[in-house]
Amino acid sequence: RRIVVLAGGVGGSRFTRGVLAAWPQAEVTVIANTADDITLHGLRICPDIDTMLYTLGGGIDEAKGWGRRDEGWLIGEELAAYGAEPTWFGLGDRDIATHLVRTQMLGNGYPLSQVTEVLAARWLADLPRLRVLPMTDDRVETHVLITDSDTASGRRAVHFQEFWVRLHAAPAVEQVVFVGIEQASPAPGVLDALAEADLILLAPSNPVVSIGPILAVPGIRGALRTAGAPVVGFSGILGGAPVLGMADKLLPAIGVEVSAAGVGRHYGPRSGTGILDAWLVDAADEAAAATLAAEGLPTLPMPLLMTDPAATARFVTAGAAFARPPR
Ligand code: GDP
Ligand code: FO1
Ligand code: CA
Repeated sequence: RRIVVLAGGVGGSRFTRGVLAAWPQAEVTVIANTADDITLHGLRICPDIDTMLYTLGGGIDEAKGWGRRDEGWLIGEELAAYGAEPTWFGLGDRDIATHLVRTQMLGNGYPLSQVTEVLAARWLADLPRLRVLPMTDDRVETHVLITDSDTASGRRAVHFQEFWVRLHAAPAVEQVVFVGIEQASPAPGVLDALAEADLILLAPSNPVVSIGPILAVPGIRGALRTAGAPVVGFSGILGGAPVLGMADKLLPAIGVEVSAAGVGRHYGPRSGTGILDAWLVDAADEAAAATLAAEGLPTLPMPLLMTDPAATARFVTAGAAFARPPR
């Protein structure tokens, strides 16, 4: 069985753990968001890919959900002592080694997909059936246009990481822009994986800044529409709020209601102009399930909390069984 997962960082990694538990024999390809990526102190940082590799490879700080466990912070202290900016992004010593390897390889001309293979050779050595592909080898960055009365225009564009980590998602959001997305193309293997899949899953990752950029890479949305495999999506909005993160701040900026129904309509059914054959919502959103089904999106309500891989495996298995393959 060949399974493809579209995923962001923390939510996407927990979901992938559940997928691996649900199908112990399956070959799983993760298409990871790279629009959170940022260059700081000369280092190229790919938070969602690293979160995926560290989580599945047993190196993650489980409490934070990102970064390395047993992390040290000496390099950050030294950078701060030089007054080297920025100081708002926490780069741990162990984590920095990852960024050094990546930055070095990128500088030598290797594409991000090959760099990721090298990093995965360490983290996923015991999981040869899991492959992590960046959505694109091209540079794409999410910028957030925020309201800022201190500027002449009344607004200011900041990198997504500055919006989230430095500004704690507090400013009003006017627009979300994926800089470079029009010129980007899917990384090697991405379109083939979608075409050859037996099952395609959209993790309950952030619909705006995790799944949004993946779908916006020219060619990927079309590949989902034409894939022979059923496409099943999972809501990260439970009872009207995200389990974690800032989706509630970003969804209104793209005109989507902060609810399981709102996100389901945003993805839409493949029988219409959308990308889903089935949509899973939390048991708390049972009412939305009936509404969406009536609108043509087959929707299954059931508990969607990823408390552990077994709990996640239960709802991904149910979602796969529920999904009617296209035509
Ligand atoms: P990020 O890149 O680190 O922000 O992580 P993702 O985008 O992959 O996932 C973040 C999303 O996962 C958030 O919108 C959360 O609401 C959602 N999420 C986190 N934990 C859970 C969970 O236990 N169940 C479900 N259904 N969604 C979750
Ligand atoms: N999140 C924070 O809230 N504060 C940080 O200082 C921070 C540093 C960091 C370093 C490497 C990395 O891979 C992730 C990091 N994150 C940090 C998480 C990251 O900002 C976001 O949670 C994700 O990009 C959202 O998907
Ligand atoms: Ca992310």
